[in-house]
Amino acid sequence: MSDVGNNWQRVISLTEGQAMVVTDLHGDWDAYQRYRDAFFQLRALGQADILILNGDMIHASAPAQQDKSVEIVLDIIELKKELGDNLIYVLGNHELPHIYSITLQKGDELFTPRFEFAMGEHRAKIVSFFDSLPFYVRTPGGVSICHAGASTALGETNGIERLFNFSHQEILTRTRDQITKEERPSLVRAMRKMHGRTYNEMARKWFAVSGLDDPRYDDFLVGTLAMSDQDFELLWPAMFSRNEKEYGNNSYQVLLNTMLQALSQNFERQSVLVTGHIDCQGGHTVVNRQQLRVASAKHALPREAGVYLLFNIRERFETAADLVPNLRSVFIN
Ligand SMILES: [Mn+2]
Repeated sequence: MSDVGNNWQRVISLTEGQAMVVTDLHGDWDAYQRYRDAFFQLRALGQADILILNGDMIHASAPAQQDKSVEIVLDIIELKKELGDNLIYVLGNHELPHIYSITLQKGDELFTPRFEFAMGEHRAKIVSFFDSLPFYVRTPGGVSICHAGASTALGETNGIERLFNFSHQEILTRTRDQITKEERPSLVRAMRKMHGRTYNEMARKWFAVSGLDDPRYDDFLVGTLAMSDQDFELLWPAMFSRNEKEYGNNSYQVLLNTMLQALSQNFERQSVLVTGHIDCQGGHTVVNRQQLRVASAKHALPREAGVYLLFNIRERFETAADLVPNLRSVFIN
């Protein structure tokens, strides 16, 4: 397994092997353990080599004691030492806010503070791991994998190069450098106005910042401003795309074609995109001819309908429907 063709930082080009794709576990330790154990069983049988965790491994809506997000990530980091390139964790929209020190909210639910506190002494290790994650995986049989799906990002100027070579740290550094001492107080006041709480309170309660002396004190401010960076504006739709539900079936088809074409550059033609991110009645949805949406736990309705995808990456797949026979369950035998 190695990168061929383009040297894109955020695109992994696989060459051979059997891949197992699991997505959106959202802090569900029982599901995580089932998939991890299934992978090692398949591996022992020579039926799986590469484990692809397709993002959103963290943030449970369940009570805190049932949310094993940090435990899962730490376990993945350990597994990565053993499996190396054969373990691929693709960045999801739920990991993203922890790279930038921003919040993520759905309705009244604020997802990020619990994880910010739970990271504790492991913070640096976890955040730098998230920072390193790829966005896309492509295979010689024409199956690409990413968390959310196709987005408008690639239509932007140099969108492909900018997204596929994305650097979070460049954005954060240039944003931090832009904040002058003179400007800082008014920015802090603007944040207070925006959220209706003092900056100090938000930094403490949402990001586990100890106080004014904490070197991370300004991180929420920097992250918030970073969201207006022109590169960040490319990242957001890529990570949060609601696909056909957002763009409509026809427009989404165009975005999907563009995505698959971009991923085909200097590589075998990419025909099918496998994603997670969105609820699926049962464990999967054939979105259209070229996209298969998989739900392994959280987004499967019900959870036990969750599935993983197991396929030989050299086998040619032309349509999403062709992949459906390769879906399997760890909940039902
Ligand atoms: Mn998700």
